[in-house]
Amino acid sequence: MMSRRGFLGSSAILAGAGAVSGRVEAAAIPEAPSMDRPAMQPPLRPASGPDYQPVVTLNGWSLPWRQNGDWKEFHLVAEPVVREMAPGMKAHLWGYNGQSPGPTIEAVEGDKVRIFVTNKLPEHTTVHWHGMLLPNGMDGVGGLTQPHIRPGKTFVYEFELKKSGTFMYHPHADEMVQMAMGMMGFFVVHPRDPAFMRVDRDFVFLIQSYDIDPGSYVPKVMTMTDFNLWAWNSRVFPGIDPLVIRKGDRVRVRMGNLTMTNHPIHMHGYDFKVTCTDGGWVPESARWPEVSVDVPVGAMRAFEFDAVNEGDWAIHCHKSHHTMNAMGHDVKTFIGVDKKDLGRAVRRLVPDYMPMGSAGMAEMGEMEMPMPDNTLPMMTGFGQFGPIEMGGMFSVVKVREGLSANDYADPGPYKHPPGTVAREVAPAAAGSPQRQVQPVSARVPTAEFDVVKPGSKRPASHRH
Ligand SMILES: [Cu+2]
Repeated sequence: MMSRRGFLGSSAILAGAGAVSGRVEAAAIPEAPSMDRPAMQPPLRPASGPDYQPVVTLNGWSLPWRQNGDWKEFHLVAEPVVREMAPGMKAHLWGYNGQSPGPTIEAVEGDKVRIFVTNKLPEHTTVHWHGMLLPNGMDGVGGLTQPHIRPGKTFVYEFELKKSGTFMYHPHADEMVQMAMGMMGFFVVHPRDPAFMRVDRDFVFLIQSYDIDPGSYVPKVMTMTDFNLWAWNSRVFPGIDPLVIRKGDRVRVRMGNLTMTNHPIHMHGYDFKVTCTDGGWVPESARWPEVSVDVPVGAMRAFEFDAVNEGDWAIHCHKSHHTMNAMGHDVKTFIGVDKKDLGRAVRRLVPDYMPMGSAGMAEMGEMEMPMPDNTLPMMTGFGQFGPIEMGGMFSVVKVREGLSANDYADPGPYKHPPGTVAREVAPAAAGSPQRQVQPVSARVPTAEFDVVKPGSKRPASHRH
């Protein structure tokens, strides 16, 4: 599960970490746990201190800490990582403690946190704590509030968690490159009162975009708009964990957007209310029902609902290009075009050539076409009724009766009660629609208007 590669070892090595000094003794740097695979880890229950309902990071994990006197101590290691984005495709990213995104940091309102950051990247970095209220010098803006953390160095951040809520961390140094490479993580501050805003399941993910050419491994960091992999926690469908929920649970889903466009996240089967942003909890009087929540750039949203409706409910970004995997955006639209002659002509040169798209692109969801190595199909995934034809930012909310409280294992496809699935009917059974509409003249009374001359008084009567 968790490899213990990070222990900084002997005090001789630690003495070399020059940036850590003064009131923090070098020998006191906690080990840095590391994760080597993208499997969802069970929620990390607090072993001491105030109780809380820990979050579940889709395809991720929470960072263990150590209590040292008044301080909760964490250790992040910024480093190159290999992230499987979905089975069959790995990306060479930068992240923290073995993965991109980095581990979720969880603590409690009022905690004092001491976060060590070791830089194992080839260039300098910093960490900014997005949304936190903290001393200016802990804000992590390289050059502005602190010197950069040079490669090989360890810095320490210390601050008190002034309020509970939904936050994230990311570099504020060569930011365009480092965020395009996957450097970011979630930071959840639980309320000190365990009863406040209590939920039974609390899921978190970060929204990312990557531009990785088919057959290659490293994101193109200069891309501004035309990304080809739209990810949650550096995973794309069908690689994104389902959100497994016990029927009757109170559920929260929190997300943060570190891409360069907005993402309207849409969930089927429910309405819900946004209860938290990166600015804090939303007062009850200011919440309204939604079925999609638009997550602006550089913002976070959390919504809540009671999981009363069983089923396999889709959850996805509503921008349809964001539920596709790598595709050429210069492909022409061929809907309605007969490509038979074209196909014959091209096959003389390219025997495998298959003209596509004349009747839409659904056929691509069904067929396994030859592709370059390390490339995901544009639309893929199979459900119990056939191809799902999705990619990118798509997953499934699986609500089931009778799961145990801490069970997040995929329960498999939903077993629909008999007679509750849309079905084919014979043409005759459908019948022809009954026309009971009256002619227009019979049902719309003619409106009558009096014309008023400019300057004159209103007419005594007017009819509509
Ligand atoms: Cu989107």
